[in-house]
Amino acid sequence: MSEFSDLTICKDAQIMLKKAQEEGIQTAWDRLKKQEPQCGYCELGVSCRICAMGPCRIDPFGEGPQLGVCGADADIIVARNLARMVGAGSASHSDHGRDLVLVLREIGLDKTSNYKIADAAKLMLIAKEYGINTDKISEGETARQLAEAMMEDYGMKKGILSFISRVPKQRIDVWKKVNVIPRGIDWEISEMLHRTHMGVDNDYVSILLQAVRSSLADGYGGSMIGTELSDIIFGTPQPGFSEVNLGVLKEDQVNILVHGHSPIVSEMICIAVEDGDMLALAKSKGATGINLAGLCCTGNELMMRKKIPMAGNHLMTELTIVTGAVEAIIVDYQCIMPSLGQIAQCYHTKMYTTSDKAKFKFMEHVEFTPQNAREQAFKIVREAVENFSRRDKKRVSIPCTPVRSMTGFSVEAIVAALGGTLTPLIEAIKAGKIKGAAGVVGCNNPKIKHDYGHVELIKGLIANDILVLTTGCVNVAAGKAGLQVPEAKELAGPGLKEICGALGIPPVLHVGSCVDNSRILVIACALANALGVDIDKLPLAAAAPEWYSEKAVTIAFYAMASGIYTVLGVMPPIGGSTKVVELATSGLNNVFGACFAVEPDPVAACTLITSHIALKRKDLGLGV
Ligand code: SF4
Ligand code: MSK
Repeated sequence: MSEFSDLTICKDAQIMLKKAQEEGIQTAWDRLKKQEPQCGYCELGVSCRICAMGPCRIDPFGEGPQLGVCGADADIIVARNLARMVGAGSASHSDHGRDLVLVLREIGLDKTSNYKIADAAKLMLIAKEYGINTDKISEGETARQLAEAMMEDYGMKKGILSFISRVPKQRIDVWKKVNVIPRGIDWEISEMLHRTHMGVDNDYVSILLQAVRSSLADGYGGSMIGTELSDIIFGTPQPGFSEVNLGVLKEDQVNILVHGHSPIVSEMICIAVEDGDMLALAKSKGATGINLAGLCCTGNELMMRKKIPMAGNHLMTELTIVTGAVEAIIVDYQCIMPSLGQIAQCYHTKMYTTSDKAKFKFMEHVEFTPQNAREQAFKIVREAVENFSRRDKKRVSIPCTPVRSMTGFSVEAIVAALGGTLTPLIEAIKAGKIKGAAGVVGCNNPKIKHDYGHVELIKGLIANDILVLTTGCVNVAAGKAGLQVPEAKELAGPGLKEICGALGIPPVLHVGSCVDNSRILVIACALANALGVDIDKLPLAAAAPEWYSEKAVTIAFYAMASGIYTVLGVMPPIGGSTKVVELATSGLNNVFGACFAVEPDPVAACTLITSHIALKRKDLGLGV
């Protein structure tokens, strides 16, 4: 047993944590310890610093103040704080989507030669979905018109998001009743901030309904646009194999990592590392080649489309630098710990920021635009290659060999694997070979043993014949545990094992990055439409066992509002309001046909999900 086995189940992480300790490097786990005990008021969500009459806090024991200076009680304060988290999460994903809309428009206007349309057929399909008559217009004009139609989804002009047309009618009726159909992406996020200003919305239910509307603006808006446009511009993912864990770093090569969420920068880096001149330069520096690998969701984007290997997930990002083998890390935005620049100072690793929106101390800023992206990518890769000579070989430690992992399960790829329609999946569910499906998504959080929550839950689900779809950092956990290869069918129940064997797929499908949770929504909507029922009637569930990010709260909200029961492994900051807790864990059922549960123990979380799926099967008249 390693001395770090209580922090992480991953061998590569345990070895690197030891090295970090020996080299005096602080990680997120060390910093968490220094923060403890964390503020109890904030953990319960009853502190407020929205205005300058505060900060205020409500005494959860009922002895101290029960109202903020303005008169807000615990219910209002908890709801406002939670709603602002949802708004921030929606803003993050949706702003990522917006960047792709802007690139698509530049392509359409022929203002960039760096980016092109990779999937013209999908461009045409989505353009038609947006009501664009593509018959007599060029591909470029179609791209321009689609980008501009999507810009209207961000604003106020349409009054309803275009992709709501994908949602079953019954679900739209549910949303109509409580007035949560998203009208515009920026509209809902902006209104969320307005309503939670002092003295605006002071009804906790009304505040949380706007949080739902803001989350739906992300799920069926910003995130869905982000996914569809990434496919159009960079290619719709197809199944294939790659590798995962710190062993994907190569001792004899220049190692370059990309980190963040958007594929816009990393796809260009991908081109630069394959360039002959760059390879020759690497050889002249004594390296045998240039090795590109991914971190977090930028890594997922490249893995899905290009089968670029994944070095790690959220809690592995600091540890990649500790290997001493990384020449450069190029970041875009989201989930990039500010500590990375600091840690890189202790090694030879060069850090680059690429977006005006996300600048960091100890990182060099190289702004990427659609016009200069190629040039900037070559500049960074050249500098990374030159940095190889600064590597201190005595400090290099690559702790393991990589694990093979299957990726690339876009909706299109899943449908193709099923023979062109979802019917075989529906038949397998009806026959009870597959009992249901669960999306296991989200981050790492040092409050939960790293990757333990993900891996144990997934193992339990597949053993119970529940097909698992993974996004975000869960992919790395599942991949490292050997759950994302067809051979993992041996860990599945008999029915799921049979189906996976027949189709040659793993029981745990890598469907992409965090914005690609929209792919799960598309499948859920398509299944419900095919069966003629609402989504909440389906044997589906979602889980975020190790979430940390505001984006994960948003995802949880749109999953729940879509009718999908959602289990969280980390308690959100709502414990200070019994009314909000009651609403979240049961009351929402009466409105959306789904609610949340909080369960840090993955074995117990698995029981919650299997029982829920059994109940849904029974209600549908299917065998349990
Ligand atoms: Fe205090 Fe009210 Fe201001 Fe919040 S909004 S800080 S509760 S006065
Ligand atoms: S990267 S949001 S830590 S999944 Fe999408 Fe991972 Fe969570 Fe970031």
